[in-house]
Amino acid sequence: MQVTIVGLPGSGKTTVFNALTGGTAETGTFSGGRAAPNVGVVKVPDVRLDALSALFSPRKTTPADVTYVDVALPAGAAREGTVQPDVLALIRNADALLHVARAFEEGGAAPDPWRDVEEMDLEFTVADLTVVEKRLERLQTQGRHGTPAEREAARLEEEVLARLRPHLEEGHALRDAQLSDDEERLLRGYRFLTQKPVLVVLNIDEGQLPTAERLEAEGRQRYPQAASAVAALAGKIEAEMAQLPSEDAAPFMEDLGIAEPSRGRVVRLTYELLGLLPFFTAGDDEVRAWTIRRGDTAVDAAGTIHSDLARGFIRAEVVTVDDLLALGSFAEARKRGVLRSEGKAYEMRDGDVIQVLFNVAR
Ligand SMILES: Nc1nc2c(ncn2[C@@H]2O[C@H](COP(=O)(O)OP(=O)(O)OP(=O)(O)O)[C@@H](O)[C@H]2O)c(=O)[nH]1
Ligand SMILES: [Mg+2]
Repeated sequence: MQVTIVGLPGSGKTTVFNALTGGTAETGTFSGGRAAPNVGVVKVPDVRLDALSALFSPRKTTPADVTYVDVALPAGAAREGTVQPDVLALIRNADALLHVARAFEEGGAAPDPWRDVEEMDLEFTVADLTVVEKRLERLQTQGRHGTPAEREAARLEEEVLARLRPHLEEGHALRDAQLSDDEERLLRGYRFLTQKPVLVVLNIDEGQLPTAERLEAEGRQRYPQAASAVAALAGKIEAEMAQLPSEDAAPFMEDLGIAEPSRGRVVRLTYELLGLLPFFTAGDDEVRAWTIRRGDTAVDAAGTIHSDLARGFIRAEVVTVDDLLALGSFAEARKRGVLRSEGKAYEMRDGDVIQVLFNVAR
């Protein structure tokens, strides 16, 4: 999963990136669109994975991971279409956006994070509108050519895009366009910026931490878009804490009233936003956390592990991680009747531990 960090210059994108990844990328130097992107992979913290690992003592324990990308985004570049192609690709290819807004005071200037969020969003809306308009122009000529099937596909696409144009012109994000599943599929290839799930991060100063909850509640009212969430976090102090060994960070966090480091919380919020679900595999060789989408079935889970497992799928043996931990082994879980045998269509649940039985492809 890839999350790209966006926001106006100086909002604290690189600082938040450091807080999330434990990185030490240089901050405070206006990156102005020249700096190379920062890329960091964060292992998803999961106490259940740790417990499984303690139980199985496997040779290898592999957590799920999230890739965070911090890009330099000069003001106005998205609107004007001057974002560098490699940076634009990093935004377009993201599964979700993390939109950082400055909520801390800087040089005596009072912050106005929601004005800033609107400004950035407007840039993305204009960027999407440009794509829609260009494509409509093409379709209007191309639609008269090709086979009947091609013409019908072009007509459908034109119909949807023509409906989205006024929506974007009015300054609304595509998240709020109420697309049907079919329309959504039709549009997927465009990787529209305002269609991506977004977590708005209000970057606050440590002194504002006591007001964090209130800021988040207000934020949800200010930003009621579909597929969005709002979180306040103190980027600078958390970036500093992320450099400390965890035993040293704990007392700091307690003093500041930070219940959980932002990296865990942001990962969780992103999981919720994207409708993701963790599941596990466990054995003497490897204990591992995997990620699928909510609603995925046992055969989808098998395919996530390896395509051969999906192709040759016979059935899956499933036990909840809590039952497995309580009973201590698959054998005991089977004896107690909590290890279930499930077919292809079984809908996976959060915390399922799965063993896939499959035919080896001939
Ligand atoms: N007081 C305070 N300062 C912060 C916070 N987060 C970032 N800053 C400061 O704000 C300045 C900009 O932070 P960066 O993280 O470089 O911002 P950016 O969005 O990456 O900036 P560009 O890449 O140049 O667009 C730096 O001087 C940071 O130290 C914060 O939570 N509190
Ligand atoms: Mg930066």
